[in-house]
Amino acid sequence: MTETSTQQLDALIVGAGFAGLYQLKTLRDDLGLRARLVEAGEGVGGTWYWNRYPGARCDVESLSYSYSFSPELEQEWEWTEKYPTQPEILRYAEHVADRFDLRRDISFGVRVASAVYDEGRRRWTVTAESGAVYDARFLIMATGCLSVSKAPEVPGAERFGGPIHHTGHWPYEGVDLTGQRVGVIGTGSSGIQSIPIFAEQASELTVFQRTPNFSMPAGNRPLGTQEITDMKENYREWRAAQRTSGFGVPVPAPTMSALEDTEQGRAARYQTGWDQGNLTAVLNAYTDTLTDKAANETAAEFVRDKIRSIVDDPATAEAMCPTSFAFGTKRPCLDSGYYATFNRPHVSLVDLRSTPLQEITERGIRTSDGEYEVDTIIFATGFDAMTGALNRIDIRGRDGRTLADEWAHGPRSYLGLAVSGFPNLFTVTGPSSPSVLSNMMVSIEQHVEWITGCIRDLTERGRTEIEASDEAQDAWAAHVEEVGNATLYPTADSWYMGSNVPGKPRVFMAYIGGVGPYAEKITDVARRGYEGFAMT
Ligand code: NA7
Repeated sequence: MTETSTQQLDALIVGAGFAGLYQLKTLRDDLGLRARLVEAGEGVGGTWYWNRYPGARCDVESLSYSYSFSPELEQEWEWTEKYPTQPEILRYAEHVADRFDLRRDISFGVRVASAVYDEGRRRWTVTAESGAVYDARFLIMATGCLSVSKAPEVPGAERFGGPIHHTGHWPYEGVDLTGQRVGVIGTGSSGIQSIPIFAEQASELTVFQRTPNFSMPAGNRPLGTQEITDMKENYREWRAAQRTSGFGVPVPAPTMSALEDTEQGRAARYQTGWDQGNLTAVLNAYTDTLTDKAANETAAEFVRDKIRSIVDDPATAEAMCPTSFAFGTKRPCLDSGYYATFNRPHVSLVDLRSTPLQEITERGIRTSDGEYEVDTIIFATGFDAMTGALNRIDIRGRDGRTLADEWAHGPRSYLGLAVSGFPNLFTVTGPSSPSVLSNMMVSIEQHVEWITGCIRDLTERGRTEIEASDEAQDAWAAHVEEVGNATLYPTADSWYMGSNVPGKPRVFMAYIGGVGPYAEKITDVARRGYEGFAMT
């Protein structure tokens, strides 16, 4: 294809992560559509393609963090560890791409610049930065929730004499930090997973922490043959349970308030979750952990006590105890030796709350307390989450309205699947769906299957256009907000709220009604003839 030729398609999918791969498979193989998948990277895997930092690992167990759509795939693939590493997940994504012969319909190295809806022809014209043009009836954005990384808002990065790496786009060839003085900014999941490994290599490691996070030991270990066999024998029941659960990970439903339990009862329950390395078990231990401040505080204090017992230096331990937000309202982490790393003599913590970050200098990082000289700087400073990847494409719907303008005060979407004013555009795990508050694999499959069913139904009815109505979208937004406001999530400055990006509107961007109830809702919408949508 030349740069100026236009490819005629039924569907264009953007993003070759787990969402895009499965979406390509269903549209091409199940519906027989002319579908193409475009991807900015040079390989499949999405977030697992870019986040190659040492220690990167999923904190949903591997036997659950995998596709359910193919029993054969389920049976033939062998996960090796309880929590899968980034290289293993990437191998899995590559295996899926090969096994289902997906690569022949994927274009790598294609970054989409704009997507414009032609109302007369009812088709999307999508243009890549390279100039390649795609003309498609349906446009499916599988661009991921955490795919646009952000640097810290601090001047001077350009004058630093050494390398600066971001965990979210880690060099393909890896980075050797042996014998170096390393400064890490950021203590979210990426920092917490990588810092223990940086500490093994660096001669001096300085961690610049703005907000301490809650983390629990992952308790990672090789998977036993028996547990793999057991899961493989019972996969169908397990998958069904995943789809009706709250977070996409089956755990027993809580029956009691944390405040009704005894102190010993709570300690025992939290200890079980801690020992299992199971975040969901702690988040879901009681009915009110995520809704009542006092109940939540019991879990928060349990983790703080653990931090105090692990970190030797009392001042460092106290600085690492989160107090400014409720447990779970910023994404809690699973780690492998994170807190104990701060007992190593060459590792130190700089508390940016008491000594704020000022600038990056030629030789290192300056806070209000002075300059820290380092050889390499690592930004583990997160992402413009949920909306970043969509807003940076110039998406124009009806009357030339841009998605970025429509979302200037926060994303509004019908079910996290479609946006009023943008016909035939679908978002996989878009804002206002469970997405990042769930096992992404479960939510991805749920959305891909819904979108595929919707396109099939539309086509069977001889229609060419589907669009969410304003009213349905407003009603869904009100529901998402109401459910969110019944929890503690909106009380935190988190990336769920957009508060990690200066100027971003403060809106709770995920749906916390639960994966199971949400699935019922979208299935019901389809069953009622796509209630809330107009089909033309
Ligand atoms: P996160 O969780 O957004 O963490 C980013 C960290 O970087 C966090 O500690 C931030 O502190 C810190 N940060 C961001 N900007 C700055 C500036 N300007 N100065 C100092 N510190 C800063 O991103 P991750 O990549 O770790 O994890 C993302 C998700 O991936 C994770 O939640 C899992 O779902 C998987 P802050 O808390 O904003 O004060």
